[in-house]
Amino acid sequence: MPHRRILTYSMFLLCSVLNLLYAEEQQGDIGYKPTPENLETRAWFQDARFGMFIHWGVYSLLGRGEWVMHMENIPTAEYEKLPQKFNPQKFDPDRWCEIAAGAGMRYITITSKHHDGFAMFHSKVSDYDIVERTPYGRDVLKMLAEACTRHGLKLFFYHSQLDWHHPDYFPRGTSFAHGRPESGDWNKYLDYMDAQLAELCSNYGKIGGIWFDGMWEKPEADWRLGKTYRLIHSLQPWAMVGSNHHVKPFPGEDFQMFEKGLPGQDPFNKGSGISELPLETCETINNSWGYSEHDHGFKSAKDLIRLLVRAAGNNSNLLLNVGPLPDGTIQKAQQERLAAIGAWLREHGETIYGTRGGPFPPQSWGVSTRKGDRIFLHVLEPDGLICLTDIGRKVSRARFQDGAPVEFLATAFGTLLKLLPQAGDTVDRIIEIGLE
Ligand code: H79
Repeated sequence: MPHRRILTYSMFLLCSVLNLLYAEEQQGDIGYKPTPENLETRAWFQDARFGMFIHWGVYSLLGRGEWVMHMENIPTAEYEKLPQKFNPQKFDPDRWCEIAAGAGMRYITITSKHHDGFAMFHSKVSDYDIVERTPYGRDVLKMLAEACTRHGLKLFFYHSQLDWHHPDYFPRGTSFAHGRPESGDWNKYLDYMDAQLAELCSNYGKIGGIWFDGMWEKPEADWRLGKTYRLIHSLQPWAMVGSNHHVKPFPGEDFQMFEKGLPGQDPFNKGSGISELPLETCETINNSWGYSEHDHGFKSAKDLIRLLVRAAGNNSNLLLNVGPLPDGTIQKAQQERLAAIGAWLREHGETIYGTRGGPFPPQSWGVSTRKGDRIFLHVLEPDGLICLTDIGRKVSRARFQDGAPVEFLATAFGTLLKLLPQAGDTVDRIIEIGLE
């Protein structure tokens, strides 16, 4: 080989290695292998199927959602006065857990820090937190973590990578720029974020995982994901990392989430595809995440149950949001809907918990779920006749949950099932079938 070619080839190799190292920092931990405990949590997570999302922060005081700082261009100095008014005297973490467990939820994901940058926990690397800046002065995440243990719920932290408050969050992304400094040390910001994540992974017992949001506003930036994800996985090997970046999961992530839409049908989708990782769909009960005083557009319990069913049929969890009031209580209209979902799950939970989506892909009439050999059809759009696509195995029996048989007929295209006419409005007509 002539010298020049050897040189070119070595340069190519060197560049590839450097590129790989860079990609690792940029895109997560390339060599990531989940630990056995992590895989166990993933299976637990998929079996759990239903969790409570909680958006609660000093923005809740204004009652206009968690984006209020950006939407109303509130200067930092003004926004910084909010914590002085945050005093949730009615906050009762056991009550929150009762509401979640009563709804049939198995875990809680709460905002440790939203885009406004305010920490809802006691942080030693900043004083912009609930303990040091509010008259309440207590670490609500710690109180909630202890209550979750008492109620058998796992706790996840939503943590915003995007930060409208930290002076080193620079160059800024596409959101809130009003009165912000025109310089800053990006790596210092990331060090600060990692330090807070280390606190969240050290001071709250065993957590379920970290739910990241916000890197979508600076997709080209070096977020040092590899370093951050390794930090979390080393402090809590069982904890799951996920990020709401709307693209394909990066190495080091353990689940994939979809905002306001079933997997692949979310409005933010930038060709994320649906990965092999556990899936989670998050949705609001009205149209807001953080408390919104004038948003009365609450979805019906029936629609919310159907969303949970469709999520399960799409092999996904549902993370359903509440936006507690600044006094620490959960809105009555939200509680009522959660109680109705819980009542439905107490009756039909065996067709949701511990299941996986399929074996029939979602169809116009509804979805299917399976648990071992048991297969449940969830007929959401009743139709005189439904057709199961051919999956290569014949249907051997079919009956409603009350035992009433369902007539079926194998055809060249799939199996037809004849539904009994049923009066009134049904949330979900469940048929259990057996396959040969
Ligand atoms: O935490 C919740 C949202 O705050 C966050 N992700 C979920 C889980 C989120 N970040 N960005 N988005 C959602 C989409 C952005 C929507 C916006 Fe708007 C449109 C921001 C400003 C205009 C929605 C409508 C928020 C304020 C008005």
